[in-house]
Order: sequence, then C-alpha cells, then structure tokens
Amino acid sequence: MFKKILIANRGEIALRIQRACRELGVKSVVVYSEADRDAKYVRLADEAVCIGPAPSAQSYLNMPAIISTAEVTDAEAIHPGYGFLSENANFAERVEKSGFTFIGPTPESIRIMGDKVAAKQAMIKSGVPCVPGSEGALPEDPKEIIRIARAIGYPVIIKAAGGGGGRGMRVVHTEAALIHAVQTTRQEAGAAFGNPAVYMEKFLENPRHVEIQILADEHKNAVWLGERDCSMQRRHQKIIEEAPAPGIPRRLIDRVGDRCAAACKKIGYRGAGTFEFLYENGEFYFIEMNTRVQVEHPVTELVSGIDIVQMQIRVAAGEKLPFTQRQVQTRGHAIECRINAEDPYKFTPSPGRITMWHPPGGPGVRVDSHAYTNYFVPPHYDSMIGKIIVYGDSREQALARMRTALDETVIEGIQTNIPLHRELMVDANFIEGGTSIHYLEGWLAQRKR
Ligand code: MV4
Repeated sequence: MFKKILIANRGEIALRIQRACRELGVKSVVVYSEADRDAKYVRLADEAVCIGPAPSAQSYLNMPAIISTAEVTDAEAIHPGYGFLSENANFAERVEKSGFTFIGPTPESIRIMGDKVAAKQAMIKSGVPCVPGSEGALPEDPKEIIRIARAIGYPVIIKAAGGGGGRGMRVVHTEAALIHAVQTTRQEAGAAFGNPAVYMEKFLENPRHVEIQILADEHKNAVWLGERDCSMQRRHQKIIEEAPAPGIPRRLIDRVGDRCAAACKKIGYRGAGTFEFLYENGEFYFIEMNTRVQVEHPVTELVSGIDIVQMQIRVAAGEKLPFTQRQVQTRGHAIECRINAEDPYKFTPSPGRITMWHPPGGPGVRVDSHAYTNYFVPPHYDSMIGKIIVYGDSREQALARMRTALDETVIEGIQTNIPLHRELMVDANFIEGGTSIHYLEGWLAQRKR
C-alpha cells in the first residue's frame, strides 16, 4: 500500500478521499487554492500546499503545480477525485511519466472513453447494448448522412465525439433540418473540443438515466456493484440519485451489469468506472462511460457495503479485488440529495458565509460535506456544498428518512436547494418511482403557475 497520496481536488470529495486514506493507514497531502485556505479538508489533511489563486485554471487544473507538489511532499500516488483533471488523459500520462501512480484507469482507457465514437465502438465489440446509430463518425457526403438518418428513423440526435455530459448535441426531427444541424454541430465541436467529428443516434424521447458502477483490478478481475437511477436532473446537473433503480426487472439489470463487467475485462479496464445507459421500454442503451469516481458513488456504497474510494486506492496499488461477483450483494435502498448553494427554484448560485450549519443524523443517514458554521462558500467553483445520503430496508423507509433528514437540516446565511428537495420527496410521481430525465424540468414549469 502507498504511504502517502496527493489529493488533486477540493470540497467534499477531497474530504471523502482523505477518510478513505485514513482507514487504509495512508497519509494524505492536499493541494488548495487561495480561496480554499480555510477549508475543512485543508485543516484535516496531514499536509496541505497552496498551489495558486482561486481560479481553477491556476490551481486545481494546474498540472505542473500539482505534480511538483507530489514531488516535494514525497507522495506516491495522485487521486484526482471528480471534475477538474479526473478525466484528462494527458494529466494521467504526465502523472505516470513523473513516476507517480494515477489513481484511476490507464491514460489509454481515459482517452478511448473521452472519444465517444471510440467508446461506443469498444462497447459494441464487447457486447454492451448501444443506441442504434451511425457506425462510427459521420461521413462528409450529405447524401450518405441522409441515408444513415433514414435507416435509423427520425428523430435522430447528432453528438460530438469529443463531447459528453450533454455538451455538443443537437436533436433533428426532419430531413429538411438534418444537414444544417450536422454542419453546425461539427463547427461547434471543432471549436469546443478541437475535434469536429460527430456521430448520429436514434433520439430516445423519454428515457431514464440508469448507470452501472464497476470496479476492476490489474489482474483481469472486474465486478459490477449494481445500478443507480440518476434521472432527476436539470440541464445535465443531477440532483437526486438512488439505488436500486425503481421498477426495473432484476433480470434486465443483471444481464446489462454482467455485460459491463465482461467489457471491462475485455478492454483491460482498471479502477472504478461507470457505464451510463438510457433506459426506455424495458431496454438499456449505452451512451457514455465515466472513468472517475462519481458524485453519487455513496448510494452504491450504502447498498453494497463496499467502499468504492478505498477500492480505487487498493487496485491502484496493484491489489486484487478482495471479492468476486458472487460475493457482491446489494441490499435495501439508498437515496442521495445533492445540496447546492443556489436559489432553489431559479438556480442562481448563492455563495457566501454559512452562518449556521446543522447537519442531520440518526439511523441510516450519511452526510458527505466539507461545510461548517462560518464556512465561506467561494464563488469560484461548483455550487454543491454537500450530499445527504440515506439508507433504508425499503425505498419507503429511505424516503421517510430523507424527509426527516431534510427537515432536520439547518443551513443559514446562504440559499440552498433544500426546499426543492423537500417538495420532491413528497411528490406523488417521485414517490411512485421511475420518472424520466425530463420530469424535473416539466415539474418546475408546472410549479410556477
Ligand atoms: C441521448 C438522449 C436521447 N437519445 N441520446 C445527454 C448527456 C449525454 N450523456 C447523453 N445525453 C442524452 N443522450 C439519445 N440517443 C438524451 C440525452 C439527455 C440526457 C441523458 C441523460 C441524463 C440527462 C439528459 C438530459 C437531456 C438529454
């Protein structure tokens, strides 16, 4: 096992990674920006090094500053968390070339999954079900493009190979609009991602977002740890996640989960990862793979009893996965509410000083947060200030615990989205379970009237 790890991130995930280190007997070094001087994860780390001013480009995205901090502190490995440099193949490569272990997959895996066309082709080859669409990137010839769209059937969606997470996409309903849409998406993709390649898929109108968590080691072992339903989102920002996904037959999930684990073995994947699927009319369709630990990993930890962050560190150190697929059992139900410093209905960020912070507690309640009374939420970063995660034997019990947890929570001095969560936890359709990716936006539009 490593003696010391550098955490190249901030906020709640920097704290989460430190806690994993502590349990493993590993020392942690954190890097921080001038805006995070008083952060809890800085206070609690074994060592902390200021690497630059508030803007991420000069701090949390500053590769030379991060790598040289690993050098001067004698860290052996670097954990990138989520966001920032976590899915940057060049960073992973520079980390390894400098003699450190990148806690994540190989640069090659990150690069393949970052190219959505290459990722999809790898998944088709590995037997993972994908959305029907173009075979690879679209050709230049407009006649060819029209032919492909006819074969798929309208509506279709044009996606940038270099995009992902909702960036660089365009829905096309008619042949008349097709060629212009492809050209515009190409131009935008070239400017935004430095890669003008685009591909085409059948547009699924009302799917759910269901993802599969996997873990793999360097010894050809890979397991999946169940699914998460992340359909409650607005503008590609998830706000509620849960495990298991309500109302989906177990045999369908088992089949797709086994395909994901098999694909990991086939492509030689290492570390934690997530296969994102759209689920509609009883079918799973792969869309993207995330090669990092995700914000919503705790719901999987609660239903599986497996510490995903510790496992990332252990497999990065070369250990074998300490369990087989048969030993992975999920039980009960977990729900996570992301707590954001923002106006609960207009979603404008609300940074500033938290004058009062009382997190909830009790059986089955977990709070992952770096906030505290008198903490100043900096305006420079993501507005998420923490997550409330509950566990129950049943979904009903988890919902009841979340309602109580949200009622108990006191956060003063800034606005948060807790009022929105409290309304959703008593919403009849959410309680029934299985709402689509479009539900929240429709609900918000209705609510105004
Ligand atoms: C789609 C889709 C419908 N049909 N692909 C958006 C983010 C990126 N990960 C893929 N996305 C979508 N791809 C096809 N063929 C709808 C979305 C989509 C979406 C997906 C997951 C979660 C939220 C979403 C919100 C809008 C659109």
